[in-house]
Amino acid sequence: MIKYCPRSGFTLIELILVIIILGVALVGLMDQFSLVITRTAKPVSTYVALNLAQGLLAEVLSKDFEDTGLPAGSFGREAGELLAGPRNLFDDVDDYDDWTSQPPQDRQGLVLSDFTQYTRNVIVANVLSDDLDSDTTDGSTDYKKIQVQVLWLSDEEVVLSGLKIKK
Ligand SMILES: [Ca+2]
Ligand SMILES: [Ca+2]
Repeated sequence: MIKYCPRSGFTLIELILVIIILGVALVGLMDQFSLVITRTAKPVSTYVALNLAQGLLAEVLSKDFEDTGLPAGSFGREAGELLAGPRNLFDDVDDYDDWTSQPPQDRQGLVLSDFTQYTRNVIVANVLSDDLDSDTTDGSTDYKKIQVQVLWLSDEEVVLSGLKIKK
């Protein structure tokens, strides 16, 4: 004996409604998903920029306060040290003043090909011992402030500062 079941499945209208509801829900989920991706990518690029800045700041701070072969108060690059680099010729802190590289380069001048979207800049300035925020005349004090700036995208920036004191 065959039993009659008046309703065994979905009607076409029910299926269309389910598809519409799932479509709306999927659009909402995709919006949230893309937001999560955007928020996740930004800290990674900030972390990379911070590492690029830390590496260059550590390099600058490892150099002498000033050129040991010149009179005290000398400032800037000496003969043979070019703004275009390479940095492996730099031997004192103020050699790095106004250094910029886009894309970033290593000390030998080789491009760091994984970081081509970043720009690194260095500014070195003499400051007073009681006012580290104000620049003063080049070579006039025993304190040099080093600022390393890393830029990427159109408006992202990391700036790290260090202080080199004459021994
Ligand atoms: Ca110098
Ligand atoms: Ca030098």
